[in-house]
Amino acid sequence: MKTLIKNGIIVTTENEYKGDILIEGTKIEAVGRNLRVEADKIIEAEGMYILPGGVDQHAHFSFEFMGERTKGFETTNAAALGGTTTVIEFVNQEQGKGLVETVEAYRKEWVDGISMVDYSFHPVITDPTPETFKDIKNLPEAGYPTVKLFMAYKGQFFHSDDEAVTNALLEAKDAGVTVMVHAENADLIELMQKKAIADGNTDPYYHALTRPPIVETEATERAINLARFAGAPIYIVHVTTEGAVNAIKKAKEEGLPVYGETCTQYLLFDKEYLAKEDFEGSKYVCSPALRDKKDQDYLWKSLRDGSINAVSSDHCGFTTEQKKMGIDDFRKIPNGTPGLENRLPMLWTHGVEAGKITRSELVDYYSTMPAKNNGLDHRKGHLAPGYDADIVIYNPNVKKKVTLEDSLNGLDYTAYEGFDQIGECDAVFLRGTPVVKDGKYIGEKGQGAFIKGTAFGTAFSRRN
Ligand code: DUC
Ligand code: ZN
Ligand code: ZN
Ligand code: ZN
Repeated sequence: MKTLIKNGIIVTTENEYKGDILIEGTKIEAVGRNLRVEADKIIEAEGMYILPGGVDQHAHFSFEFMGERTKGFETTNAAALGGTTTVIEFVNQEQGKGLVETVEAYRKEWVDGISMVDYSFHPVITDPTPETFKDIKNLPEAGYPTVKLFMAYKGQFFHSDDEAVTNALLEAKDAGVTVMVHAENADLIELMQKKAIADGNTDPYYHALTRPPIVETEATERAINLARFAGAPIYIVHVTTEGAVNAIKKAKEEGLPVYGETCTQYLLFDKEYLAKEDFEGSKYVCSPALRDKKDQDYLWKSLRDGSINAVSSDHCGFTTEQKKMGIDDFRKIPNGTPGLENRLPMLWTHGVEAGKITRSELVDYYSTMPAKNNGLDHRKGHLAPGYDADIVIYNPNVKKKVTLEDSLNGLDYTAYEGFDQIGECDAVFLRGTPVVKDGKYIGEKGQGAFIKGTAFGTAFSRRN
């Protein structure tokens, strides 16, 4: 079965041009201007933009956190509707079990046969034993070429100290495994949280006040120094502060293989959202915390100068009811904000249409770089012959507001409610199969497939 998408504006990381794409089965067979080919089906895409399917390297589905579990892979149709065809999930190691073993068990229970988009995984170290560190070298063969550690969350089972981070870095570098860290100073946070509670300050706003920028900046600088000590590449997830961006920039200038992502919510929301009435602020409790307008501006700029290499969603779907766990104590609000389905349209509207990034930069940050970072770029992130036919036909003419009614996130709210949206995914193909048509999800549960990542992702590129 051959499908020809005709006359769309094809956007790559380099340029854009009017052209055609021929899909044969699950792959892209040809891309070019005025393709003279036979096809079983022709889709006219005049006036539409053609983008590679999004790769979201940072999402949490069926994720157990602070005693609560987020909405699971049965809600990944929201990803498809928002133009993301591959998601990468974090899986907390089970105590006493291996990294590969934990991920395989998680896959069977929560993902295989359920996910509506393609998927891969980042194992999270929670049990810092010599066996666990030795297991890192087994990750690439199993298709998981990254490993994550949480420097934040003191007292939680998934918290890691500097010794664990350093051991992971030392083990990972020869195996081509990218170490990712959530960089916040756990002790400083605890100190400030205790003080806030002792003073009777229990509202969601105190989540942000007890996790000020210095907490992230310090831990980012420290993580980079641990990587320097270990002689290993490092990837910092959800970078939100000027200081953390500058630490990455400075490391890059020194020639160190240091990389980082930011997330949609840090580009669009500020910490005043946490002050919303009737506990609405709890929906914006995520970590790191939301910052100020000036930090948002700095993050947009850092996308322009290349100091940040990807924009993820850190999608984390807790319901209003689950958020209420922390009604009397902000420390008990499960951390996380949903937004996977909004990533592309919000970057388009508030990035491209606002003149803050180009369409080519958008493609790079939402698809091409995340694919490379995670060793998926042999199949994902490019509109080129031989690649998976994960394709978005974006209609730039739609103007609307984000509403819960249009959302597939499975929750009782959307964090982006009322935001202006320009354009929408008119059609999305997952490995050649249409999963969105005329702006509506038409796919099926279980259509997603596991994609094996390969070792030596982007973070290793400056190594030799
Ligand atoms: N931060 C969040 O907001 N949610 C999940 C985990 C994390 O680190
Ligand atoms: Zn995190
Ligand atoms: Zn996260
Ligand atoms: Zn249509």
